[in-house]
Amino acid sequence: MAFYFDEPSRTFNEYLLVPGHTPADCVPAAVSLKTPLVKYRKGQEECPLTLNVPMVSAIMAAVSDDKMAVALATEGGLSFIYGNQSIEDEAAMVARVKDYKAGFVTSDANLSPEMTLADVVELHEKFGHSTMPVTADGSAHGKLLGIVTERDYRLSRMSLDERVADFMTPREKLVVAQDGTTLKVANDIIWDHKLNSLPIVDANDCLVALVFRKDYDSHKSNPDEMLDAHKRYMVGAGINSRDYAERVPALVNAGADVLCIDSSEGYSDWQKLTIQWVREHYGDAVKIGAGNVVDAEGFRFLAEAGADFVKIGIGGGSICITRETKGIGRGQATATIEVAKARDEYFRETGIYVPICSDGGIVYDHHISLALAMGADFVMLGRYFARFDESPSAKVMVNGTYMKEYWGEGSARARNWGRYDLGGKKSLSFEEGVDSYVPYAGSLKDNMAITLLKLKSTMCNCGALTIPEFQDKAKLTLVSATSIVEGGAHDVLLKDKAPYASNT
Ligand code: RVP
Repeated sequence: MAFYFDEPSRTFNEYLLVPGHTPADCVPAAVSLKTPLVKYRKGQEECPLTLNVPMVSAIMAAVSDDKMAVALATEGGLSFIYGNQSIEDEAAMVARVKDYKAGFVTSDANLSPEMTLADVVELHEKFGHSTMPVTADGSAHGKLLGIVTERDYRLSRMSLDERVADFMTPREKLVVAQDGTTLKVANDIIWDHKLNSLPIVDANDCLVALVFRKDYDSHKSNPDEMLDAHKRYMVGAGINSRDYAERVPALVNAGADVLCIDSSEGYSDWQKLTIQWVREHYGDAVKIGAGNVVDAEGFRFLAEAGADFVKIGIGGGSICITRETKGIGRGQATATIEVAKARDEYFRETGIYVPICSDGGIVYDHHISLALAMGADFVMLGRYFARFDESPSAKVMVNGTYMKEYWGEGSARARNWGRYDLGGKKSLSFEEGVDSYVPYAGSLKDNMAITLLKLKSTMCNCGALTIPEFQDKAKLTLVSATSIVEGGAHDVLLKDKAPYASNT
């Protein structure tokens, strides 16, 4: 006979935190959000890899590329570069994050001299940059021939077919600096010559990078940056349980700091075999997370298989329709609570603490607080990050409002069947995700600052200065349907009729 759980499974929205006593020194500025990313012998050794803030970005093509990874690592979190691309392309993204030097930007909008003003306008719309280097072959590292900025053309007076070569500021008029110049010296040159940008070139006059005046301030202070021992940004990468023998070495060589098996359902022999392969070839030197699971058995299976962390969540993602198509899944709150108990039990038995990540279904900022209070060590978010400038997806105007595209890895658009299928005919693949828009929300930095302040403030309300203390002291209560209504603005006529936007 089938097994029946006694209680219905629940979502974050059905819970609230009940405040505890707040000591006078418990203020947001004193809160530490440090949290372990990979397993360790708690109490006996330091965790080898900790996050400075408990947020990682989802292993999705609409969310986590190298640009997102740099932006998130700057704020203290970590991206997992999406795995549904060729091994070479994924490794190249990882390498770009590791090569990234704060302040030195590899230009993504480049021109060749034969291109026209129409191309300039198109690139400007696509990337939003007003400075575009002109190189002999139109690549980011070609021989530098000039630069086009908004000061070089006037759309009202020029024809769109004018050639870039005819209106660019040519190389001989540019101030440049040689590769190897420090950021400080580059900024002095920018300052002395009143420049907006400074091209860095190598001995052959090929473009290496650009340094922008506006970036100087933002790079001065990022106290939470996730940096490795060589002061490079840290980055994770998604893998699958099929081509790991080729993909893992390429990602490790590119410098990935941590890997994660990306699958909608992780309680499987495939994941065990993948972890085994990594251990055989790299021992404990390569860190690898696994998932997703939604119960204690799934957690234990992956912990015993050697996973460095375990991800929780089936069907809760905003773009996910797995529960509708296959009838599998579990409410994210219930899954997190049960797996957290299993993690603590496993720690008591073995002395090994295997961090857990609540993945998917974070709709409001306070859901992050709830997930952590319920025992998650960190959370993975897709929709949240997809809304920002730094996500790889297109920004489009829909009915007068800016939106970003956001699609599931199980949608026909992503065609990431490897994440879902269990073998068999490709022609019979079915969708487990949708293609959608999410409201454009601006820069990652601005949004995360507010989200993290809310989290710290909630922790203080519960008398906690660290995440483990929060988990220890948190008092959670289920809420009735009517008290959920009471929790929003009610019995007043809202002046701004806009619906209560998520992540507010
Ligand atoms: P959300 O943050 O609610 O947008 O959820 C993101 C998560 O949803 C991902 O980390 C992944 O686990 C899951 N996902 C991604 N694609 C799909 C799908 O197409 N069903 N689901």
